[in-house]
Amino acid sequence: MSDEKESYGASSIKVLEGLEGVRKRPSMYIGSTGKEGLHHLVYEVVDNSVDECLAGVCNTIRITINKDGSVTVEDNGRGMPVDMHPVYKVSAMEVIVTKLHAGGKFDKQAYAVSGGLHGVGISVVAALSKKMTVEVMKEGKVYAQSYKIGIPIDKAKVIGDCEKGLTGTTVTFMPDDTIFSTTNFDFNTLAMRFREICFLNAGLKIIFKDENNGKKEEFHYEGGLVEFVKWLNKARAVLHKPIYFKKALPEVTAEVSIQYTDGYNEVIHGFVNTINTIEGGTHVAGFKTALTRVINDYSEAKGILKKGEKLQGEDVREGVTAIISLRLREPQFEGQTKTKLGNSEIKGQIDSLTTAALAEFFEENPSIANVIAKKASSALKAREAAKKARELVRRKNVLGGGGLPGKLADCSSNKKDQTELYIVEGQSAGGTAKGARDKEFQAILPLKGKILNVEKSNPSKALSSEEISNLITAMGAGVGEEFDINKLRYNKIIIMTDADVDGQHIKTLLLTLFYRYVPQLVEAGHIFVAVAPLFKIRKGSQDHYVYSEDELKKTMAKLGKGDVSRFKGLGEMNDSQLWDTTMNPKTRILKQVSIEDAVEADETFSILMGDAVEPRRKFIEENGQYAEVDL
Ligand code: 1YM
Repeated sequence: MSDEKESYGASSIKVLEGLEGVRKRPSMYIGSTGKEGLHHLVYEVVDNSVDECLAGVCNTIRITINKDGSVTVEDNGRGMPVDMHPVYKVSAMEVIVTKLHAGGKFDKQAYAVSGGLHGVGISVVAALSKKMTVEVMKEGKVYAQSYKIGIPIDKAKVIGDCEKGLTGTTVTFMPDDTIFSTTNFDFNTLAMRFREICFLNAGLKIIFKDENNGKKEEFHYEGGLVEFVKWLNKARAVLHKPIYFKKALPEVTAEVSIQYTDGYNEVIHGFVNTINTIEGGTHVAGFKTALTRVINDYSEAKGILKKGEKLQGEDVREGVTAIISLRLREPQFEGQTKTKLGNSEIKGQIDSLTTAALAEFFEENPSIANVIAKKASSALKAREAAKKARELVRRKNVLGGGGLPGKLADCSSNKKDQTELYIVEGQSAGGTAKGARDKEFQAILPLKGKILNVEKSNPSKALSSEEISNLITAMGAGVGEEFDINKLRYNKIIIMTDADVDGQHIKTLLLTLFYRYVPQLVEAGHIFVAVAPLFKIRKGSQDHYVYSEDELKKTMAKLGKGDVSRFKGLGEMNDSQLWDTTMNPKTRILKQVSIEDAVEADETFSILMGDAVEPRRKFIEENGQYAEVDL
């Protein structure tokens, strides 16, 4: 590392572009000017510190949300360079912060970087901040400089002394509220990301505080990916200790951890330079190919498969939890959200290194290899049974005529971009909804009651259950290999349940089904939850509907006293009440369901719907909005 230190000089900094463009088109640099873009600012600064950690010269990062709304990030790395820049004749610090693409990092061979902006992030953050201050400790001195929207307020100068051996960088920034639609940082969103960073960088410690409410979290995992996989599986019954390997090729370093559970879900998360590649890509594809090959070869060699039997990808991935983390010099990100790795050479490289490492592990750990091979071969049998069950469902539908479930009250329009399917809890509410709806574009599917918990049942059982098979048939797009989004019969799939404990539970069961079986519908934004009113206030001959206790207080204060009645369920409303409050596109409240963070969604569903009681109790205790869910 001392090499790096010597070779760095202010002269190696290249200057490519000014900062004006960043304020003109912030979304080009940070994705959006909403909540996500705001949080991105923090990640950009933290990425600089993580890069120091990757260089092996930093082990602790402190992040604080301050009382005034600013954020401070502090690391114990080498400290940003402060020597005089030979061309600009100002401190290197000023060049790094005020010039886009200023970074010695571009010259370095095999430079490991975190994040996506190659260390230009700090100047983007400066440009989008009302104020930013950088402090550097080096050689017994503290240097500092402040900026307003990326423009220096003063010269970089020594502001004091520090202990000789102490080094590090501290950045404090106040986001510009004329750029961002919100400037409130969310503790949990940031904490989730910091936890992920620490899992992906074994040994790194992040201490995170919010001065506004005293919240504090500390992340530090000596076991890295192995602990990541254990953490993801904490509410699942695992079949063996995690498998782990790390291999360095000239162009890429890959780290993998794998652990099977007794469940049915596939949880595979890929990361490239600590970016979560939600859309997958060549690294995940290479990994999957290798997994299928190695388990097939092993099962065949040990006689676990019958002659002629072959495991498919889905068989070997049943119940798997895996993390694939890559360090790659020139990642190409593709896809709708730029979270799909595109580098084509990576697929083969990851395939062969995984094949070699996993085959070796299987040879050395036959008891684990046997457990995995047997799990995959029983998945093969279940898949064949499920296929029969699906065929049965299809035949039944064909015989039943039309192919649609009898309980479905379909709409008449076939303009697929305008139609809606309401999934309604209970026969009586279903009846009311049928009366209330606009037949032209709204279809109703009543559910008998609670659907099967798919987190706890195998696909064959889940898909042959009447309620689930009705729902899948009504939606029209199929599941698994047969899924085809073009066959989706409705633009919006709307869950409409009572605003009580049972309703919450049914909603969670349905969301689990969608997330596990048709995640494509969630990703494409087709799934919605209708918000049902809690109270009706009658004032004179006028009815007012309110959706929360809070809103009730406010409305009562505005209207004066009325005779308030609490809705026990949707079924209690008459047709026109249900239309006004929950179904009329002009007045209803719909919440679109999205997967912001796939790791978090996996965790939530496994905890809420899985077997382990303790993590669920803890989760419900810590998450107010689920406190009412009776599981
Ligand atoms: C809280 C934010 O920016 N830390 C930080 C940044 C740099 C260095 C150390 C650093 C890097 C190198 C050499 C190198 C940066 N350096 C550059 C540039 N924390 C934070 N800590 N010496 C120090 O990469 O060779 C940009 S950022 F341009 F010098 F490379």
